[in-house]
Amino acid sequence: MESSKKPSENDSELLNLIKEMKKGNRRAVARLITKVENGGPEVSKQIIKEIYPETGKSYIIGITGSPGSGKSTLTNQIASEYLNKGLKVSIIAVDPTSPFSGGALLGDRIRMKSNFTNKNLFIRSMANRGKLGGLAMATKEAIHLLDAFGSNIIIVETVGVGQSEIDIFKSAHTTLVIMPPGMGDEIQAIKAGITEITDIFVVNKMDRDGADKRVNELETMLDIAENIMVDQNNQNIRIIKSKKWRPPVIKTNALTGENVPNLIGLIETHHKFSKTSGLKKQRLTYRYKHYVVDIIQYFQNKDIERLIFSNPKINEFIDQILSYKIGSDPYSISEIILELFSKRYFS
Ligand SMILES: Nc1nc2c(ncn2[C@@H]2O[C@H](COP(=O)(O)OP(=O)(O)O)[C@@H](O)[C@H]2O)c(=O)[nH]1
Ligand SMILES: [Mg+2]
Repeated sequence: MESSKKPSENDSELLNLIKEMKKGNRRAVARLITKVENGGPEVSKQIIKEIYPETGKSYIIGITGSPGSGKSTLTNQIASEYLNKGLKVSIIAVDPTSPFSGGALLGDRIRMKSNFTNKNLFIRSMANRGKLGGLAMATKEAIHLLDAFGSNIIIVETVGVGQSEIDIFKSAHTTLVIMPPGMGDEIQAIKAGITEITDIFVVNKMDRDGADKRVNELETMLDIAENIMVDQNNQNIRIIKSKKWRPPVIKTNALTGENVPNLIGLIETHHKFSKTSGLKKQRLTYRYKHYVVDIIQYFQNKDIERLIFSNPKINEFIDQILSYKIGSDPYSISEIILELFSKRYFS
């Protein structure tokens, strides 16, 4: 990997911002996140190397669900609960569809709700898909920054649609999936990718009709997923609980805050479970495996383009392609080039 050379004043600006961020300067952390968003892995590399030993301390909560399910309202409630406990809370609203939604609105709501200016609250919305490393990558770096910033809790709110959002959630300690009543027949759709990342199902809008029905649907789905074992000797059907975590299903009203303290309790229970069961270590391993792959892919892609374009032999290969013969199509030629590469890298 080629080390990127930045002008030294740039370096000292970064170092200065990092120093300020560690002192708790919110503007500094905001600017660093912007640098990560715009500068991609070249800039992140310099930042992460500096701050890494200060990370690994925050508790990361992921919140996902369809638009309108109440994610932002619930995030507000959860953040308030933690703020009232005296904790430092950061919120990242990942919304690729609307650059200015989420964060700003959410901030207004929290500010409206509480009379004090929340020194302990930091809110950021991220929407920049960018070319450099992508949104999921920038979000991971932002999480590290907010971790080093000293956040006790980091809440990541995102619309659970694409693969990159799923990746973000695989990075969380505890992931909440919001399934309010009356939002069509989405359980079927949700089943596919979301169940594997769900730690707690939240039936928000419990004040609406159909909340109990939704709870039952989810419990039934979990029964099936859990591979129910029926005790034949017993007249009654007995469900033998597996040692795995079964996502609890909880109803909330994010407008009034009803049941939110119980939800916080479930998050705490899940936290304890993941520490004792080894799940926490498993998740961290997963997170950093993928992080490393992302980093290597990014830098290797850049290397590959440079190596191929600067290699004099490339024009011979292209001439072969231009002969339009069998075996000289772009795929076959790429395979040959790739083979030359892997010999170079691994022998
Ligand atoms: N009745 C009811 N409305 C809610 C509840 N939670 C959120 N809402 C409303 O649902 C709408 C969407 O909420 P929002 O938090 O923006 O959803 P998001 O798109 O998932 O972030 C807003 O009008 C909220 O006021 C709830 O528990 N009950
Ligand atoms: Mg929202």
